[in-house]
Amino acid sequence: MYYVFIMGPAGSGKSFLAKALNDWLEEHGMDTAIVNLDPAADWIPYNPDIDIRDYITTNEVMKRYNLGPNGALIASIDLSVNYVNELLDEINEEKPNYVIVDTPGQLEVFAFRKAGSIIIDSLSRGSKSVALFLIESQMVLKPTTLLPLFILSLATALSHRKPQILVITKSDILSKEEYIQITKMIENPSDFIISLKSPELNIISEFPFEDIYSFIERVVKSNLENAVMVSAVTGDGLDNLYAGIQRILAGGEDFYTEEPSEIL
Ligand SMILES: Nc1nc2c(ncn2[C@@H]2O[C@H](COP(=O)(O)OP(=O)(O)OP(=O)(O)O)[C@@H](O)[C@H]2O)c(=O)[nH]1
Ligand SMILES: [Mg+2]
Repeated sequence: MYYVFIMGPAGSGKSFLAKALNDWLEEHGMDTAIVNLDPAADWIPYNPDIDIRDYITTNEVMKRYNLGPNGALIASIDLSVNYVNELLDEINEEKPNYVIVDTPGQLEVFAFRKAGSIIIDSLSRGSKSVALFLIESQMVLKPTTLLPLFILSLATALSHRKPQILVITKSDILSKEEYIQITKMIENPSDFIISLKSPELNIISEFPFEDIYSFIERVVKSNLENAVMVSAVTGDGLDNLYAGIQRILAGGEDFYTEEPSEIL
């Protein structure tokens, strides 16, 4: 089994991408299971095969412990750890080729807390896995928004310590010019890095560190080196995303390769 963890800021398109990727994989002959790990989700755009809400919901925790919405969210994610074995049993019963894991909306509550790491580690122990870090395409157009998101992406990778692919979502809402602009940025990060030095942007000089430029250069390059742009609505880029996932998980072999399903 291969695990694909879908992570990213609130509203970045995690749940829609989980569905789109799941459907794409199934259409290409693979067995899949989608796991919903968000105990706070009211509605999700797919029927999860495995669902943390069968065991715990943020609403119940709010009522049971008399907590506000944020406290209940944190508590319900922390308490989700108690049900990892049940989730694993369900996954092992299905034994799909790919397990697509849709993570909670609030990235910081999941990715940077101990519970998040425990859940990710426990689920994927013994299986190859990859994380997708999602950034909305509109956020990519503005360097002052993009740089902090790149740093957040690195922080997330440091926290879960899995190979990570940067996924730029909602490509369908871009104009043709914007689409080309982002494509060029992915193909040639150096031009983007140089543009950060332009006097109009004045980003580099606003940072109070002398060597910030080389730091930013490395942050941008590491994010863009395997970035892909996708749309969950039109399906644009899902083939590239699959190729990126496959390069990490199976060393780039063809997708008809039969992956071992049993836990190693
Ligand atoms: N145009 C367009 N809209 C999208 C796409 N993917 C998601 N959306 C919209 O973006 C919104 C958020 O999408 P979700 O997939 O729920 O995002 P999420 O990251 O799971 O959200 P949370 O779990 O609440 O953090 C929804 O209104 C979707 O309709 C896409 O590829 N194109
Ligand atoms: Mg979601």
